[in-house]
Amino acid sequence: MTATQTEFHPLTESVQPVFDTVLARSPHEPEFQQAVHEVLGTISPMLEQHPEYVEAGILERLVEPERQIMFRVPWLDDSGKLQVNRGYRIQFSSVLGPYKGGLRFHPSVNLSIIKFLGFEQIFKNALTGQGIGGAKGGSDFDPHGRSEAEVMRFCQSFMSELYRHLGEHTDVPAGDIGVGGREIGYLFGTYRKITNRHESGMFTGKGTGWGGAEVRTEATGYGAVFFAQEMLAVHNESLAGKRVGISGSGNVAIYAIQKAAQLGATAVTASDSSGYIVDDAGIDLDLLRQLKEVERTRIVEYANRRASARFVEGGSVWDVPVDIAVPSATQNELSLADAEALIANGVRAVSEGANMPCVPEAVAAFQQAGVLFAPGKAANAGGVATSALEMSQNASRQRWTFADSENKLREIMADIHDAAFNAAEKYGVPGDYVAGANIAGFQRVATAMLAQGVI
Ligand code: NDP
Ligand code: 2IT
Repeated sequence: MTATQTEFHPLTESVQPVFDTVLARSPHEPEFQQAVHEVLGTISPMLEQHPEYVEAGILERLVEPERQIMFRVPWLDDSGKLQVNRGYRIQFSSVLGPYKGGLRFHPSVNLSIIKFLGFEQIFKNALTGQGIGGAKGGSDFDPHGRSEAEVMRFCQSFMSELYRHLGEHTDVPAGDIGVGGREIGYLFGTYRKITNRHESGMFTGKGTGWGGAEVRTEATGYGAVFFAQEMLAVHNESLAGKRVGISGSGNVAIYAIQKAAQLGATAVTASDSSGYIVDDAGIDLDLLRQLKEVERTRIVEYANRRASARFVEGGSVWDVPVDIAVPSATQNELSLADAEALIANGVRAVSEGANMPCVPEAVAAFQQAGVLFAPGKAANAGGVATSALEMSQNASRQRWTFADSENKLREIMADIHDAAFNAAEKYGVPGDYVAGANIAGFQRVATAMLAQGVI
């Protein structure tokens, strides 16, 4: 736990024991502790007015997943050598609907990371208002450098265990880091074969030709930019003419870049784990997509193929002066020093496309400097919200148009913004979207838990 978290979000007497239990039960899970601390530290003004939540042990129950699944994933690589990875699915809460949340394939995946993501997902999904519970899963498998055949065999092995825990009314996964359309195809295909059911609603992010919803691919990045637009609108400002800094070059980053450009801003950066590129002429989205979605190559190639761009190996993408920042790579990627650099360069708003990309000290620095700051569980909720729209379309055998789906996404993001904004106002922390999102999400979950009894 960091000093800054304790300083800015001191835990009250009523929640300290809950956190102590988390520390005792999960001593080696720093990301999970970080996510829990943020929620416990920001909802106190509301808990003071709602002692019934504390008395009913809502917090004690919420920090303990309903079910945790860990499993062996054996597969043969192209040379015939046996590889073993670890698979996870943490089913955190089904009080509002079937478990829902992505699968992450990345070598850094461990229990702490999947639990932090699953915990965040409960409140994020509640904020969407779409009737979905919270879960997360994945594996420490690294798809980078693996052949198509290896990725397919891995996905088949992964799903040959996970399938028994899934279902349209039980648990509905989607993508996350390292899990995109390709992997979802292999995972869905395996589920269909084993269960002998073409159960469209058991996975979201499917191809649009076989049950996938329009706009699901674009939804997270678009939603994060819509959220920035909503925050700016409160102050009669807009995205037009703004420079936007984006980290990552995957699903979220690419469509954040696209939407920023469509709204009259200029996205000037993108990155991957090797470094970042700056393109003052504005990111050429066709080139970036070709490199990342088709060739699956490194970001340096962008600078090699575009005269207006330069590549910086290592270093921090947040050194580049921008008006709006949309961190869209991974957790804890934006440090206090990065926040200070952005603030010194006059950043106006930060909208987290990734989950928990800003360290707590960075969040505190933004808030103290008066920078509009949107936490991931609100700002990136457009992805899972559109997943829920995909589930609705699957259940009713409908297909909505791109325009209708995007309008619905825009409405949902505005509703999430307003829910967070209004909760912050109501509980005496105006403008604090972190507290507002946590309070609004928590209240929806807690109300349902009270109604459904001790279970
Ligand atoms: P992708 O796998 O499509 O892209 C991830 C990008 O982030 C890549 O450019 C990757 O670079 C970079 N990255 C990942 N890990 C690291 C790391 N440890 N250090 C530096 N760069 C890293 O994933 P998504 O775009 O789907 O996800 C990005 C973020 O958004 C994650 O935090 C995810 O949880 C969150 N998110 C995603 C949603 C979705 O719908 N996909 C919904 C809501 C949130 P490299 O290839 O070099 O690893
Ligand atoms: O973090 C997330 O919200 C996601 N990866 C998307 C989850 C989903 O079920 O669409």
